[in-house]
Amino acid sequence: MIFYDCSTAPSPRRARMFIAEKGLEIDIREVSLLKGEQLSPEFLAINPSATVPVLVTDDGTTLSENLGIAAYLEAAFPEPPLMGTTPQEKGEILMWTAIAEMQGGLPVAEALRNSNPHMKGRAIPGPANFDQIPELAERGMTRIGLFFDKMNAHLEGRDFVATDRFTLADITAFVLIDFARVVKIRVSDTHPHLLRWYEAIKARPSAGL
Ligand SMILES: N[C@@H](CCC(=O)N[C@@H](CS)C(=O)NCC(=O)O)C(=O)O
Repeated sequence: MIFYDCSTAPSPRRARMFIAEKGLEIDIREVSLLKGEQLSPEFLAINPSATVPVLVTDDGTTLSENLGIAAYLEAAFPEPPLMGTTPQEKGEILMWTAIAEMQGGLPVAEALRNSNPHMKGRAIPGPANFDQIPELAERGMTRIGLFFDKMNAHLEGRDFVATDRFTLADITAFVLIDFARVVKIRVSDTHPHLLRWYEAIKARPSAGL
């Protein structure tokens, strides 16, 4: 298998953590988003959506989305389970993964991509160029605050985001919350339950990769 990664970006970090938690060693090709390598003809031939992560499996299947990559690896390498084993667990884990993506990751992306001068004309990833909309950056900042509040309330008395063990939902929420640092928002003791969970996930070896 080949894993197309970018060490500075949050989406590939999610897949990287998932791979590490599974104990897998997969050949890595670094794609520099800073240099615009995702827009090169060579990379577009692999993923026309011009995004990382991408996993090319041993049978030649190309998977370009975190959820697709996670579902494939979970089915091919079931231990340890990261996406649940019972119907209830599977539903709950994907529910919280979607909440983290839509209510956490999207606001951070909107806040960053609509305000950073280096991302002028690149407000949305992909092969097409989009102008920045400053109001979206502002809205994103407000929504990040709401997401932190929501997760703090949810994590009171819990060790993990979904079910009673570490799962894809923890990976997704952790990586996207950690990435809020790019818009100068960090978890602090104003959100004590979130902070306890965040520190525990951060201590896992997979979070340091
Ligand atoms: N929904 C995709 C998102 C992939 C994505 O947006 N990746 C970003 C890096 S975090 C990217 O490749 N950006 C390219 C760009 O900014 O041009 C997933 O979860 O895998």
